[in-house]
Amino acid sequence: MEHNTAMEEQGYDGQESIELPPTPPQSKPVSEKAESETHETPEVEIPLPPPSIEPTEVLNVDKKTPDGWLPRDPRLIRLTGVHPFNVEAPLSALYDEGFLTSPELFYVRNHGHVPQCADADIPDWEFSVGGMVEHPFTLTLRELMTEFEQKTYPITLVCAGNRRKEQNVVRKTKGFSWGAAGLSTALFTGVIMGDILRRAKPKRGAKYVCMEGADKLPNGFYGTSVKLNWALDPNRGMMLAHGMNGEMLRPDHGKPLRAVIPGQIGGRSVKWLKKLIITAEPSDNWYHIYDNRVLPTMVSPEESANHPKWWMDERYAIYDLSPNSATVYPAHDERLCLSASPDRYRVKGYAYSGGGRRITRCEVTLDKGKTWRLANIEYAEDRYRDAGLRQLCGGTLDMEWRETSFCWSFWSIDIPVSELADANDIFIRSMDESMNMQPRDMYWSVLGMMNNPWFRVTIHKEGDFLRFEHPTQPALMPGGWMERVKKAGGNLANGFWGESIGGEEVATPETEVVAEIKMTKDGLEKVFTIDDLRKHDTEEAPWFVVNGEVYDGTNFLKGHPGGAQSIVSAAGMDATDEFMAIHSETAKAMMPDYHIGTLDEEGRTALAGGEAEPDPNAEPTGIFLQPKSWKKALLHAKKTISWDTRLFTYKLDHDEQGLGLPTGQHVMMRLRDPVTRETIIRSYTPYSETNQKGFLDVLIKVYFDSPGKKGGKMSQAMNLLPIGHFIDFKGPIGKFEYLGRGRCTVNNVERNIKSFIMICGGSGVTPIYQVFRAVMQDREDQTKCTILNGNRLHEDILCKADLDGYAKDNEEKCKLLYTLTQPPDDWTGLRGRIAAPLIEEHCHRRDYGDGSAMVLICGPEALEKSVHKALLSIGWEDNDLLFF
Ligand SMILES: Nc1nc2c(c(=O)[nH]1)N[C@H]1C(S)=C(S)[C@@H](COP(=O)(O)O)O[C@H]1N2
Ligand SMILES: [Mo]
Repeated sequence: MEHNTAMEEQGYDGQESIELPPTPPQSKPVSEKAESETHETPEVEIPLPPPSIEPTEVLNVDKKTPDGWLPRDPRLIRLTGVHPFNVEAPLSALYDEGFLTSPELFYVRNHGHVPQCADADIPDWEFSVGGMVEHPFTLTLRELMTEFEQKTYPITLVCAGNRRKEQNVVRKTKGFSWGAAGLSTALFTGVIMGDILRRAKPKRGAKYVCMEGADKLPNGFYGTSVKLNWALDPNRGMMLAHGMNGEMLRPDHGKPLRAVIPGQIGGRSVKWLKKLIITAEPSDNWYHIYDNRVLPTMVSPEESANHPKWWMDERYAIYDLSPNSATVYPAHDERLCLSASPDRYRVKGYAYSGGGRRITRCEVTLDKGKTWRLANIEYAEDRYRDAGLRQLCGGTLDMEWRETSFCWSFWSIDIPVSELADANDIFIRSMDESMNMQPRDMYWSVLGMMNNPWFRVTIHKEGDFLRFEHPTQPALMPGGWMERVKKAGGNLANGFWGESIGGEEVATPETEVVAEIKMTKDGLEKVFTIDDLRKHDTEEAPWFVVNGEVYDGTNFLKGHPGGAQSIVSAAGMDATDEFMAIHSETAKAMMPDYHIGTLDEEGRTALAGGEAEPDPNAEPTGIFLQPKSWKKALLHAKKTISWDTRLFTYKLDHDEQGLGLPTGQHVMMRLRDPVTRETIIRSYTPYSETNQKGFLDVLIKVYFDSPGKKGGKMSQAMNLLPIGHFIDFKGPIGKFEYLGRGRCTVNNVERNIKSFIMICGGSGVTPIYQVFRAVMQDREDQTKCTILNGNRLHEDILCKADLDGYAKDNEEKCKLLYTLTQPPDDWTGLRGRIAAPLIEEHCHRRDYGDGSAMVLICGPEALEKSVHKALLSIGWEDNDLLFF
């Protein structure tokens, strides 16, 4: 059965004379001249938007997400789970709509939630133009629509990740899996960017236009930049658009205002536009630096993570698109009946290039490139050129003078079915007017962007049928020859699409490499609903979910090293991310004991919405930390204390806000690794006093990577975050709390003590320091403190000045011991590592009288282990020890 649904059959080709779709009432052409000339233009038929039905129902999957107010089309394929919304249409559905894509099927790439703009507020939407300009100004959308000439142009947007799934099958990149439908075309209506910039008058030396959207993301607002001289060049067609196919932009596409940067990757077309800033340097926005780049192919994910220089090199930033093409028909898994088909089959698809360069040829081979045949190309965009000057969708269409091509074109070629039956595959490749051609082989790179090797469809003879197979299917959908070849042991990077070349050893099929720790109990069949789970959102019997499985934390409340609070905080929630990030394999192996059943599908979906983002309209509270939800705090200042030590200051919601952290407890901090995008969570004890208002300080030792040794993921990622960016906090956690004057609680059981022995190594001093400071600051507190603090070098000792200061003022209740493994010659303190000999000498049980002493220990795992052993051997009991 042939599956040819050509453009001609869509009714956009000959029948329709130009009838304008409804125009947005706000937009009026301002140029009188354009109006009058319109009447002289000869009638030329141009492709008009396909019928569009704006979705009206919020889909169930979206309801629990921050986009829970936004109706969407259920046909779109979700590429990053439920949220954020990153989607492409099924490839055939996209192509079948014809040259223009309806807004509901137009691909979407959202880094976060969609900012809301009510219809009534559209005219008042403001954006600013500033930076290196003579006349900075802000403009409302109303002014943009009335004071400037409105233009309408057809433009294809393409995400730089289009076709990335193919890269991911070869080797996982740092991006999600786009199929070949990460592109769409629409008539955009708005103002030429150069008209706006000229009003602001860029100053000498200005070279870039930075743009910023209204979507606040984990690393700041989305933003990027383009070259100023390109923005001023009318040939490049850059615009600020409010209309799309004759209607107001829809929320997912930037309502009410976006940049549209033709011929460049979609990432430059900033949506929900709030700012244009003219600068001498490219944007320093996090998303400009860590996104939309093609790093050299030999740069591995690890290398790129270890050396930020790769990301700072502007040569690797992508602007213009490169030539690309894909076959749409035959579709993936399409079958062609040999005995009941016409003699010829029309193979067809799309092609595009960048920078305004026209696709000048599309070639097809049935013999892996030995011989090629030339396909026909249809340039629907040219029909708008031929139409001359006229009004369209509330803007002037004036493309006759412009030679640049900013839209996809459609290629097709009729091939005798008998030849298809004799071939193993069909390849398509395209070339543009600069003779740039798609490469034969894939250029793999860390972000998997700009993937454009020859697009290959394989042909399988199955009885009386031919079955066709595309390279991949989008997202996690199985299917495609790449996955099949790889599973069968083929090496996709062997220069021959993974097929065995004569003499090559037959590879063995890939086996599962990572042995996951099993966290479930066998034979459990119990299925719980979301309501069952929510009933256990309690302190007494907390249930929580990890990887869709339900666990009962009740019996672990007392023994949990993170304190009961951290289990109670997860009650009734999906704790997968934190659990997986924080726990060791040993901890994971304990999980089957607490496993009680599985959460049903509906429950999983309900939880999948993840955490609702904090309500931006919520009244700020007096306390910053929330045990059950992550709170964002802005990195306010960064101070270098030594070569590897930093003091980070984070800004709370407002100046009068307290942190809400009991002395001796910790906060969890969460961020996304800027390079790998992996979520990292660690717990820290702040350095600032627990009662400080408005700000929070964290003292961090950065564990830098060194040759042959990986450093700390979290500390390095924190160090890379620029000022003004966010990091997430949650808490408090910890089983210990110091109430003051010798009173403390361990797992909520109160006890009174007369002395603390505090043993710490490296940055383990921070929780110790919190308690120590509380004791020292209170003149009435009689508790005695002995600190045994181990480090390598003298300069490694954290908080030394603070510790010394308190010790000097409180000689009667405090003893401060430092030991160094690599002391300088004039060192008068202790020498050697913290181990049995030092512990026996300074921390002996007999020197601390009755059962009213406690040992607080914090340091690297190896230190804690050896200290534990040494302490038990000199009479201490586990009950006296507290490991942070
Ligand atoms: N403000 C903002 N603008 C943005 C993005 C975003 O997440 N936020 N994504 C960019 C990327 S990577 C692409 S490919 C295009 C996608 O535009 P669309 O969703 O309208 O198809 O928007 C770009 N503009
Ligand atoms: Mo993109």
